[in-house]
Amino acid sequence: MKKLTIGAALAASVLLLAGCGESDPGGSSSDDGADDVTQQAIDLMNEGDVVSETGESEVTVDAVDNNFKPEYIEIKKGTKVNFVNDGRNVHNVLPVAEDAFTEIPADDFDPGDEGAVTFDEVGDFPYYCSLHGTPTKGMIGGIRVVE
Ligand SMILES: [Cu+2]
Repeated sequence: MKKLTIGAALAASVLLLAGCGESDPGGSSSDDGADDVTQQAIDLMNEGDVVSETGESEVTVDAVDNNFKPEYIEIKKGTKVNFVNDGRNVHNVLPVAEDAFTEIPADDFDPGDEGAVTFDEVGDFPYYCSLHGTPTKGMIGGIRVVE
């Protein structure tokens, strides 16, 4: 009897948690970890200098050795961002939240190479170069997409 009661209570709490839509009750802890890292990266963007480029339909972010310039930009939905490797090193562009946008792998991003990503959804899209940084340190950047 007691076990049944506990089971029912657990089920009820899971339902409650599911109802709030944010967390992932009973889900894998790695998912929660990834969300935390994404939030940390977005916090860094909020504290940083976000350059407004909302007047442009196409903008450029330079990857130099070893950071992104400008580090943080704000663009309008539908804007094409050209990532240009303007350095002497190989870099890459990886979204912090997996599959948030199409990554630019190191193989396609030698010095002089260019990779374009069009951002069609509103939101904050932090990214980093895994060769010279982590999601929250070193060679990092972010795209804020607004309506
Ligand atoms: Cu790099």
